[in-house]
Amino acid sequence: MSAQTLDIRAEQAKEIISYDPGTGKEIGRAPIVTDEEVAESVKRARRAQVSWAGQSFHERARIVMRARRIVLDEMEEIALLISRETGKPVVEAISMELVPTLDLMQFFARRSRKLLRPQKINIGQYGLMGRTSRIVYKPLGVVGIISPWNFPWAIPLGEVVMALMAGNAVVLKPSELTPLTGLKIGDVFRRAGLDEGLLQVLTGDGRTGAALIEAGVDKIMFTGSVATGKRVAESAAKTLTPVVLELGGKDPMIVLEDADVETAASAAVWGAFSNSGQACASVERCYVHESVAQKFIESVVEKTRALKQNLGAGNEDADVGAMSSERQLNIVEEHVSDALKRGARVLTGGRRADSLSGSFYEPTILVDVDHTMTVMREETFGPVLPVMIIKSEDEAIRLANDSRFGLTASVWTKSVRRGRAIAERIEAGTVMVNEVLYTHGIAQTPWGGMKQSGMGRTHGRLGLLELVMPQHVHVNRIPRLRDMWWFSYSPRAARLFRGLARRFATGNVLQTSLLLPQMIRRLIEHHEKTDRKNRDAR
Ligand code: TXE
Repeated sequence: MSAQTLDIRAEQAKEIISYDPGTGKEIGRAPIVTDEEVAESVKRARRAQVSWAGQSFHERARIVMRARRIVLDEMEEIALLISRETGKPVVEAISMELVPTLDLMQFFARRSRKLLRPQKINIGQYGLMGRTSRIVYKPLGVVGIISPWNFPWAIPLGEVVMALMAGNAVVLKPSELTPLTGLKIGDVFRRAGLDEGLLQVLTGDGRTGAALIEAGVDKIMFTGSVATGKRVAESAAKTLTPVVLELGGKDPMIVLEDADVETAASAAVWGAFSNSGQACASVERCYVHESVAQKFIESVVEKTRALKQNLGAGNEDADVGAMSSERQLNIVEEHVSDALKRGARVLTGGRRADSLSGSFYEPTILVDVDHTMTVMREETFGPVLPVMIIKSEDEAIRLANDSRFGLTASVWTKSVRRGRAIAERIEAGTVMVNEVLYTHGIAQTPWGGMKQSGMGRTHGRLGLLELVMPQHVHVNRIPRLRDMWWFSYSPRAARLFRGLARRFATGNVLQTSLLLPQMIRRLIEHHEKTDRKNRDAR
């Protein structure tokens, strides 16, 4: 069986065979975990989590930093494994998967305690009444992570580290296309001394992912397609399990007349073709102002033609590797063929790379495109850059927002002020000015989409907060004082309540203080009445 005909799970299959999409050769095998094993793993995780939640941030960080040391020592081996399972160049596995995760590991190991420090809330006048409010962040319990094949190391590992630092146990279901990279993550943490129940990697396909949701975890972190994301949300809704969904994108790049055209062209080529275009934040469509369009397009074509495409392993100068699967390559072919039928032109690429035997598609530049074409509307997730010429900033923003997706976007202009103003008009979770694609690599910044690109966030403080349960603890420091709104009611109480309705404003002491005499009378009445009642009862 080749990677092309790979039907991951025949009815009776007990194993996933992992293939190198660059060569079609088998790399290794991983078990398909049964539904019963999934349920058992979640129970095991739940048991292990209890003592993990009691460990200090310092103790959790020690394990994460030990794991980091192992990753660093075995970086070349890990990069090669990622490269062979995905088809991407080893160099890119290092730059896009290892560099950011090594940084993320140290960042969350050092900072989680501070990021999750209990927070005091200013409750205005209630504070003057002797009350305090704090938020404490408690671990969720067991977090289920279902991850994709495009960044089989960076996407799950970042979430694993954050979930563990927040005091959770993790059950990870990696993509069926990249099970060995997923298992490697588990192996690294096991050797770092993490209790085996705290991070379990369960290999399998979509059914294994579905079983994980049904096994009753406390949150699902899912990254993948919109269609599967909807299925995940539907299934999680049955048990009201919260979900974070990181779904697809159709990320626009806007190049304005005052952009640095050469730099923008280099960014477009890297943004569209790194990882063979298989990043949710890849530049999937480009809108360039007519005044710089010719220069930009010529430059983009020249830079694209200069890219070297080759097997990811053993070729340090290969820029673009293979696509992850033949299925993904077929999607790219469909999008390009639909565009050509509707009048688009190929300036370079537009076909499989015939000189290479695996799943390689040539980096492709399309022009004369419009929004009737699939390539401008659906996620292509391949090395294709359609470029459309626009006449104005407003037109570019309108077209950028004419999409059901909203993950990232980029704006290219020398005016930072203009860039920021445009960014705020674009419907996307992240908008970059004079940058593309890379902010998933910044541990401190939130990652997530608007519209059909998903919900919730990973990374940064917002991402960490997804992995904890905020608990509000409210304290009355003067327990002897009865509240004026308690029983029993009276005409005086009614007058005070009407006054409060008109004047009570937390944060505005002066306005509320006008009611002070009434409040004091009410409190006296309150205490006298209740004390009398208590005496009578005795
Ligand atoms: O992803 P799936 P696929 C997009 C991209 C690509 C398309 C399809 O456009 O062409 O999705 O890719 C698990 N319950 N992205 O089909 O199916 C599955 O086993 C629970 C964008 O490979 O979404 C895998 O671990 N889990 C994206 C994970 O979901 C289920 C990255 C993702 O698989 C499941 C990948 C179910 N019912 C693809 N069915 C991005 N945003 O980066 C499958 N899975």
